[in-house]
Amino acid sequence: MEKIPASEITPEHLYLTRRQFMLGAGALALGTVLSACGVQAPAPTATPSNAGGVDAPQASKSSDELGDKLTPFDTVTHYNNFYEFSLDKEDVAPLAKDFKSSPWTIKVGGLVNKPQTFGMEDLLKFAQEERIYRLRCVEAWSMVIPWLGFPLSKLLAAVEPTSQAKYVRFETLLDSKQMPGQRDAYFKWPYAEGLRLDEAMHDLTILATGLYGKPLPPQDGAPLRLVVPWKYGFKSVKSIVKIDLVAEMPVSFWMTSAPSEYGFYANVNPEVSHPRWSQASERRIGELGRRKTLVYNGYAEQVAALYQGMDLRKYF
Ligand SMILES: Nc1nc2c(c(=O)[nH]1)N[C@H]1C(S)=C(S)[C@@H](COP(=O)(O)O)O[C@H]1N2
Ligand SMILES: [Mo]
Repeated sequence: MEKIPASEITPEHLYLTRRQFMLGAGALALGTVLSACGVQAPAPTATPSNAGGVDAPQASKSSDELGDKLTPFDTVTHYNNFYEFSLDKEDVAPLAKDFKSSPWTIKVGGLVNKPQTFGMEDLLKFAQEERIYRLRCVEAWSMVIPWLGFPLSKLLAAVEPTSQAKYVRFETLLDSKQMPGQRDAYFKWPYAEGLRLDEAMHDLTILATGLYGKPLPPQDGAPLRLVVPWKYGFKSVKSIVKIDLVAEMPVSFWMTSAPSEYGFYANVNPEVSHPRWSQASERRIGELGRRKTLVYNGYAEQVAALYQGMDLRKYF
């Protein structure tokens, strides 16, 4: 079985000193770091015909607009970043198995004329579309995923942002009973993320309710998560309960955890390295070798205009 080199599975969390281990993250994180070196890759599927295995639901297409093959369902649902459950990508699915994502409400407010609390059934009334997007993790691995969802702009239009609203802030559920990772006081919970309002209104930005034609499994952010395909995966906040329109740039979970490593914009950029590793290439999970990372994850034509005139080394 193929192994992912340790360099590609560097934990996304900040590099912890021994002292910090003792103080905060504790034995859990230590175990994760050690085991990361010997961790097995998710089983790569040998041929496209058995992609995803017998039980995997079928998406309508087998590749994205660049001809890149879909990542098998089994991989998308068993190799996850979701720190609320575990820092180990292969432990997330089993730990999230019984997560209760129904009933669920999403409170949308802040600088809006019509604050509202939506049930999932309300959000499923927005026409659900399938979109095949590449997901590029800051750890330099990537997948191609057929998402089901709707443009975030539709939800924002429904609440009518006021002219003072400049950013959108998203928050994940806070429930340490269900999410054991939240008992780790090293991180500042709940997980939060943000977008500039024009990024949030962009047609490529979606709220995903499913993948491979099925509702989102818990490990992928049930029942509702953000997907912003030209940004590093950590922007795509999972299991959202709160969305606020705000005037000031929100501070994200990763900006709080390691400000010198993770910025607000987080646009995929092969030319701006993470302080601890290059972002010039990536490994598509399930493939041998590496591929060059594309600026804005290959979506430059659609989104580059949003950042015209900005110094992307400064606004990383
Ligand atoms: N609430 C929450 N959302 C999160 C994360 C997390 O730890 N907690 N991890 C992020 C990171 S780093 C990535 S790469 C993607 C991974 O999504 P996936 O597991 O569905 O592939 O989710 C993002 N959303
Ligand atoms: Mo990530």
